[in-house]
This record gives sequence, C-alpha cells and structure tokens, in this order.
Amino acid sequence: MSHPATPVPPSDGPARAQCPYCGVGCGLEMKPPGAAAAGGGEAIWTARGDRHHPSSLGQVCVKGATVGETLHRNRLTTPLYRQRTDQPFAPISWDRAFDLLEAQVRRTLAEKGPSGIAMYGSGQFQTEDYYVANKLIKGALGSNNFDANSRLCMSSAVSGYVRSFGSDGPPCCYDDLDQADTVLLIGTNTAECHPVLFQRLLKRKRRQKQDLQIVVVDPRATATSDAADLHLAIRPGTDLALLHGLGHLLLERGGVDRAYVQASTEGFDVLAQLWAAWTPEKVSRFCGIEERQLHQLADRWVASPAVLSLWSMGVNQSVEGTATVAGIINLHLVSGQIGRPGAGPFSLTGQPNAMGGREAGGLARLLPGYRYVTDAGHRAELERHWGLDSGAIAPESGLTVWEQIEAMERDALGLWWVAATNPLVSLPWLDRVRAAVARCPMVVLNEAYAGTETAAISHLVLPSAQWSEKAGVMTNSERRVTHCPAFRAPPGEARADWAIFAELGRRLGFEEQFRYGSSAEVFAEFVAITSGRLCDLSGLSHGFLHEHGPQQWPFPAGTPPGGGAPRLHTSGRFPTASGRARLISEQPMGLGEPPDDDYPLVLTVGRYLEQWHTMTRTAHVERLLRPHAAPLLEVNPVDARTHGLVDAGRAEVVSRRGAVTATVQITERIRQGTVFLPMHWGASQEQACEANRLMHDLGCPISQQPELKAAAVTLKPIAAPSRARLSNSGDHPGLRSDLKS
Ligand SMILES: Nc1nc2c(c(=O)[nH]1)N[C@H]1C(S)=C(S)[C@@H](COP(=O)(O)OP(=O)(O)OC[C@H]3O[C@@H](n4cnc5c(=O)[nH]c(N)nc54)[C@H](O)[C@@H]3O)O[C@H]1N2
Ligand SMILES: Nc1nc2c(c(=O)[nH]1)N[C@H]1C(S)=C(S)[C@@H](COP(=O)(O)OP(=O)(O)OC[C@H]3O[C@@H](n4cnc5c(=O)[nH]c(N)nc54)[C@H](O)[C@@H]3O)O[C@H]1N2
Ligand code: SF4
Ligand SMILES: [Mo]
Repeated sequence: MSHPATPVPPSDGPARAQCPYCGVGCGLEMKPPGAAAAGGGEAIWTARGDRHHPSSLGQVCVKGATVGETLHRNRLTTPLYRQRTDQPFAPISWDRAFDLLEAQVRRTLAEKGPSGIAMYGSGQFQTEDYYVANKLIKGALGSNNFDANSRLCMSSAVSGYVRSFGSDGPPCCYDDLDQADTVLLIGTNTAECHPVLFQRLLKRKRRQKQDLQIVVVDPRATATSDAADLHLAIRPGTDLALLHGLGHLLLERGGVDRAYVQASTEGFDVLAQLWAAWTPEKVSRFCGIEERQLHQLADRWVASPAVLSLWSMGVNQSVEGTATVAGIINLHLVSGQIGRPGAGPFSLTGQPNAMGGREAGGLARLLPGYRYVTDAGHRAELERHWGLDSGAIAPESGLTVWEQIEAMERDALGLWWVAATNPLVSLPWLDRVRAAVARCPMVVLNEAYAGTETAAISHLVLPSAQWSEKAGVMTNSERRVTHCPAFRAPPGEARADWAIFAELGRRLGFEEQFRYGSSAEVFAEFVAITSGRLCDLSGLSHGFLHEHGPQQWPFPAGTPPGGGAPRLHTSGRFPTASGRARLISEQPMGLGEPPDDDYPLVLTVGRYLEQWHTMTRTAHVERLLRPHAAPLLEVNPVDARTHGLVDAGRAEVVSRRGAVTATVQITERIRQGTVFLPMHWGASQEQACEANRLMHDLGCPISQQPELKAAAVTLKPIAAPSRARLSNSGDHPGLRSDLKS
C-alpha cells in the first residue's frame, strides 16, 4: 500500500498520527473541521487521544489537544527573498528561489569547497526530511556540516549511550513506568515537559502509594517534585558528584550485583576507587544537600527490585553532560538494574522525532543507521547505497552548530541553511550569534510560520509544509515508530522539507539520487540501509505502519506486527569490542561558568507546560497563553532581599554577555543562589525576554552540547517600567519591522 504525495482527506474515519510536540509521541486522532468552517469560519481540526496508540493509550496533554488550532494560523505561503537583511522581503517564485539557492551552492563550492556549506536542521523534521537532507549535504555535496538542534537537546545522551554501551539506543520502554518500584527523575521536569508519561506515573502512585517511590533531583521545586517522595534540590551542575556519592553507598551496603559486574561490564575497580572518595559528607557539601537525603536515596535504590532512571535537559545541557549520563548508567550496570522490566537508564528525548534523527544520521558525525562519517566502512556502505563515487563522503566530522557559528565569524561559510528550528531564540549567546550570522553571504530558512526571529536574519525563506500536510514517520522516546499521514493541504505554495532538498539535489545534477515520487519511497530507501544495524527498521514501510499501527524497533524485515523489541541489552551482552558495557570513571568538575563575586547567581533556563520552545505555534492559542501570559524570573526570597527586588517588580538579569529584563516572582521553590527563566519568549514576542542572550558557549567536550542550563548572572532592580521598557527587543532596532514584512 503506498501513500500519495498530495494529501487526501481520510475516508476511513479520523487521521491517526503521532503528536508533533514532545518526545513522548502520543497518538492523536484528528477530525476534520465541522460546519463552522464550511460557513466561512476557521478550519480547525480537532485533536483527541488515539486509544489505539500503544505509547499513550488515548492520553494527551493540553498542547496535543490544541494542536489543531495552530496548523493554519500565521503561515508562510510563498518563497520570500531579499538581497540584504536590512531590506524588506519580496515574494518570489519557487523557480527563482531554486535558481538563487543553486547559484549560491555552486559559488560556495567554487570559492570555499564543500566545507563552506552548512545545514542546521531539527528534531522536528520527519525521518524522510532528515534522510534526504543528509543525503544531499553529506552525500551529494560532500560536506559533513549537517547538524541539528538535537545538539542542544540530547547529544549528551547519545554520546553517553555510545561510550557505555558501544551504541546509541535507549534501552527502556514506557511499560517500565508501570513496573519500576523506584523512579529517579534527574534533571527533568517531566510533569510539564513529558506530561502524559508523568500522568501515567501519578496514576500508579495514587493507586499503589507504597509500591512506587518517586525521587526527583532538581535545584527547583517543580510540578514534578511536588509528587516526589524525596526531592534533592542540589546545587546546579553537581549531579555527577551526587551519583558518585550514591555509588559510594551502594558499595557500602551490598548494592553491587557482583555476577552482573563480572559477566557484563569492564572498569569496575577504577570506578569503585573513584566512588570510595565521594563520601556522603563530601557529596553533601558539594551538592548543597543533607547527608540524610543521600542515605535515603541509597536505601531506596538498594531495596528496590526495579529502579528506573529518567533524565532530560538538567543532565544533558551541561559541560559534563556525557559524564553525568555515564554516571547514571554506571549505577544501573553495577547494581544490575538494566535489561529487565522496570529497570534501566532511560533518556527522555525532547522533540517528537529526535530519535528518528539519530536513526537517519542527523548529527555532524553520524550517517544513517547509527553509522559514523569517520568510519571508512560506513562511508563506503552509504556511497554504494546512494550511487555515489567512492570517496564522495568526507572522512572527517562536520561542524556542529556552534562550530558553524564560529565558522561564520571567520567568513568560512558561503551558505547557512536552517530548517525547522529557530536558532535566533534557542542558541546560546544570541548577540554573538547574530553578529556571526550577519557575515554569512546567504542564509536560507525552511520555515512553516511567518515572522520568526530567524527569518529576521535570513535572505531566502522557503515556506514549508508541516506535520499534517506531509506524510512521514517519527520515532518517539521508546523507539516506537509512527506513520503520520498528510490529511490537510499545505497553505499556498508550501512544500515538504524533504521535497525541497530533493529538488535542489536534482538541479545540482543528482537526478537519479533524488528522483522520489513520494515520501514513502524515501522511507523505503532509508530503512533498507538500517538492515542489520541495532536500529534495524527494515521490516517497516509507510504502508505497514498505516495498516498495523506504530511499531518499536529493532524491527528487521519479516518481523510480525507488534514483534519489535520493548527493551535492548536484555542478554547482558553489549555492542562493544569486548561485548561488555564500559563503566566510566570521570571526576566531577562543576559548572562551566561558576558564580563569583560579580555574578553571584546561577541562571537556569527551561520550559512551561503550555508553551512549545520559541512559541511559533503555541503563542497562537489563547488557552495556552492564559496560565503564563508572560515570562517570570523565579528568585529565592533571600536572593531577592540581597538584590533589592520586590515581588512582581521588574529586574534586569545581567551576565557577562548581555542583559534582559523580566518580572520577578519571589518564591521559596527555587534554591538560594539559583534563578530561573523560561526559554520561550524571543525577540518577536510582545513580552520578549531573550534568556539566551545571557548564556555562554561552553559545552560538553565529548557531546559538544552547550551548557544551556547554567550561566553566572547578577540581578538589578529597575524602577517601575514605562510601556516601552517592557520589551527588550529594542536592543535590535529594525527587528520588529522586519518580522512584520
Ligand atoms: N511544555 C513543553 N514540553 C516540552 C518542550 C517544550 O518546549 N514545552 N520541549 C521538549 C524538548 S525539545 C525537551 S528537550 C524537553 C525538556 O524537558 P526537561 O528537561 O524536563 O525541561 P527543562 O525545563 O528544560 O529542564 C528540566 C529541569 O532541569 C532543571 N535543572 C536545571 N539545572 C539542573 C542541574 O544542574 N541538575 C538537575 N538535576 N536539574 C537541573 C530545571 O530546574 C528544570 O526543572 O521537553 C520537551 N517537552
Ligand atoms: N537556555 C536554553 N536554551 C535552549 C534550551 C534550554 O533548555 N535552555 N533547550 C534547547 C533544546 S532542548 C531545544 S530542542 C531547542 C529548541 O529550539 P528551536 O528548535 O529553535 O525551537 P522551535 O520553536 O521548536 O523551532 C522549530 C521551528 O520550526 C518551525 N517548524 C515547525 N514545523 C516545521 C516543519 O515541518 N518544517 C519546517 N521547515 N519548519 C517547521 C517552527 O515554526 C519553529 O520556528 O532549544 C534549545 N535552547
Ligand atoms: S505529552 Fe507530548 S506527545 Fe503527548 S500530547 Fe502532550 S505534547 Fe503531545
Ligand atoms: Mo530539546
């Protein structure tokens, strides 16, 4: 069964798809607009939970439930171009857009070679978009400079899994939430960011109070920690020391599974030595918690038949992100808490298809099928599969997104192509990013919505069909793959991202390589190259998924429906050279930019339940804006007094790189010395508060993931604001008028 490239309304009931927001990947049923639309009202599709989706069983959160209201508002409908970014945009034809793009690719290749071209994509791509983008940039153009916003999101989890297990691939599944008896939530505000998983946990907690213990590690009290039996409000950036301290107590209390350590791991002696040094007393001082709390956690861990650890950005977005991921995995390996129901180290992915991106090779050192650009054998396999000359793929890692910014500072890029991400809100050190990008001769943006902050620095904007308007596949956090059909027509001339990449490929002379009739054909070509890899999807196709519903991988050809693997590494053998998992010993270092006398506070930046990242979709839904109409700076009462702040007053938040203003919320819920801002309100919002102007560029040396969770800041009270001062977008004259063009 194949799926047409042009959307058709579903004839057999509602369209079924994976929610296009978070990595939980709930199933949605989408019902067409009713009579109101026929009468000239807004054509709003209604979303509700799909009871047939095995990952969510009919549950949805407020974002999924309102997605239908976001699909048609404020969309781009035609390509836009301007020669210089101080000019207004003018609409152009697709033909002219491709001429411009092709000319700039050829010019850059001639002047700078393939490394002068870079693309920055997104975990909000569908797998087909990812695959064709990688084939174009890494294959046809010979530049490995394809990176994605997943670099900011889960690259530490990827490097952590690879280092410990020998391969990427989260080993757990959502059913483990029903079977664990201790759940450790570390660096994750699951209640707001993975709400349906959290509700599943809560429901169980209500029914079986004693059988499930929830432990939360977060410097703030959150909706997640409100449900916890134990909340460790550690100092930001001290997670690794806490984990080592827990290891120390496991050693003391007989929490080591000697047989498992012996048979399935290597490096225990070195780790045990490291752990021995992290006494409860030392950990308590380092992390700023009571010794008693560490003992409680250790008691719980040792007594639990099944411990499940869940983590996200509080762990990954750190200069020691990869080390901390290893710190979590170490504990599971040493205590044998892995590879069986209810137990394991489970990274929650943020975006709806961050997992698919990993499968399709969507980071600067990856190739499709969990392969590496630095591996000659892997390159040769892809060159053959893609019908390219031997040596077509470059042998060195490409530029990560921050390296792309640095390359623009050196005038080393001739083309920066951004797609399905809004880096002028989400990258750190925004003023530096803005200055770097201004040097690039051509910035191209694939975007679905009008007026984003990144459009304001672009030359060519290509209107993209989004989820609901293009057929494609996404993989959620538990390795479950869902087919998302096209059930609405794209607005105006908008086109699917993969189709835009394929068209450019054909124009550059790669007729054969990019001759796709549909995304189903793209997917078929992709899954064939995953055969025999850990992420084997070769038994899947659009037709199979449509017919049999979502499936978990590994799913080799011939697997029956439902026959995928719920868990990985169940045999105690790992895909390393020795077949053993590696225990990794790393000394805690703390924050990249620790607080000091001038900048005495640590700013951390995260999310609200109702908003999605840079608000291009969620800001258009009244119901989602109501709970948090504006960003709030959370400050502990002691810090508020020290800095002369009053509740609901305005404050300036100042780091070494810039300053923003925000309304103060004084609250005991954040630990002293730490302040919090949401990431959502970029320069285009009326209540703009560009938190990332404050953040630094230091990142994890292994995963290259920036430390987006911490920067040293100080606070200054500001007198009652005039209307004009309410927005800090005034620092960039002209931006707002550009955005409106
Ligand atoms: N509502 C909503 N949901 C989302 C998203 C969204 O934009 N909105 N985005 C999705 C995406 S892409 C992602 S990546 C996920 C992110 O999901 P989460 O990681 O859960 O979200 P954050 O709010 O970024 O950060 C989580 C917590 O880390 C804490 N934290 C800060 N520093 C530290 C530290 O040093 N140690 C520890 N242990 N904790 C620390 C913060 O206080 C915060 O509560 O959410 C996904 N879901
Ligand atoms: N300080 C700080 N910074 C952070 C974080 C943090 O916790 N703290 N979190 C980081 C993380 S984990 C993430 S994931 C990033 C997220 O940051 P971004 O990726 O910049 O945020 P989004 O708003 O999701 O951007 C996606 C863009 O793609 C557009 N879009 C939607 N669908 C499509 C489509 O199908 N095609 C195309 N072409 N465009 C589409 C949307 O309109 C939107 O503009 O932010 C990172 N930045
Ligand atoms: S929990 Fe995530 S995937 Fe599920 S409905 Fe909410 S935003 Fe969508
Ligand atoms: Mo993310």
